[in-house]
Amino acid sequence: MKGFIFDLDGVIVDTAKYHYLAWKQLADQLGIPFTIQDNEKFKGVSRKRCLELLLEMGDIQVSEAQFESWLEEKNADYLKYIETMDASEILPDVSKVLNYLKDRNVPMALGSASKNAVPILKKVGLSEYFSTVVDGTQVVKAKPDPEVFLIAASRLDLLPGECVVIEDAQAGIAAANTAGMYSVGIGEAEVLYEADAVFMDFTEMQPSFLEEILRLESKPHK
Ligand code: B16
Ligand code: MG
Repeated sequence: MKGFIFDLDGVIVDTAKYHYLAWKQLADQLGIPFTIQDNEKFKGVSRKRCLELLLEMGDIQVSEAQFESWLEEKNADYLKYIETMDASEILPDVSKVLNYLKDRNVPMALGSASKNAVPILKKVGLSEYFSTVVDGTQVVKAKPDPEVFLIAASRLDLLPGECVVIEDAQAGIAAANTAGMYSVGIGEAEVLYEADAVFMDFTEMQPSFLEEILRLESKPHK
């Protein structure tokens, strides 16, 4: 393994809670029950697809114009939450892992479905770690399609099989696996059971794991 591709929301920063609050606000307005469990399916999924899922849950059909206006409304609420973000929102031990890889000159990319990824990275001061950022403004097919990670690998000048993906979403783990990349889940093992390795958070990821993974010739067969 030669390069790392990090997801953003739920891996580097806990913006999943802000996405949840913004979707919940819209769901309440539309009279659609929406729980934290429902939000799991929205993780790693594009904004547009999330709204389609929400409207399916409420069995609501809308015009294109109304759809666009709800998308904008949700994003405006979300932007209010992320406006005040700073380095204090970086999840525990993320910086430790990023520095470990940077010190060893391991190339790193960001692979996020979010169209807000670049400003968020800037706000928390982590932009310099990533040699390339592939975000929701640059991909056509949303996770679980592997497009975002395949673009990231090619920009790192690596083969998919040489890349490790770190993800918190089922859709993201599926995307990494389809791409033939080594998938590392951050979160509950029961949710991310398709990942090659799972950690509750980065505090559980020891340097020995990173050393081992960097020595791997290829993704092990399960
Ligand atoms: P935006 P990731 C994803 O980011 C989030 O997990 C997902 O919940 C969100 O809907 C998606 O970004 C789009 O975000 O509305 O900011 O464009 O996890 O792929 O970094
Ligand atoms: Mg995520």
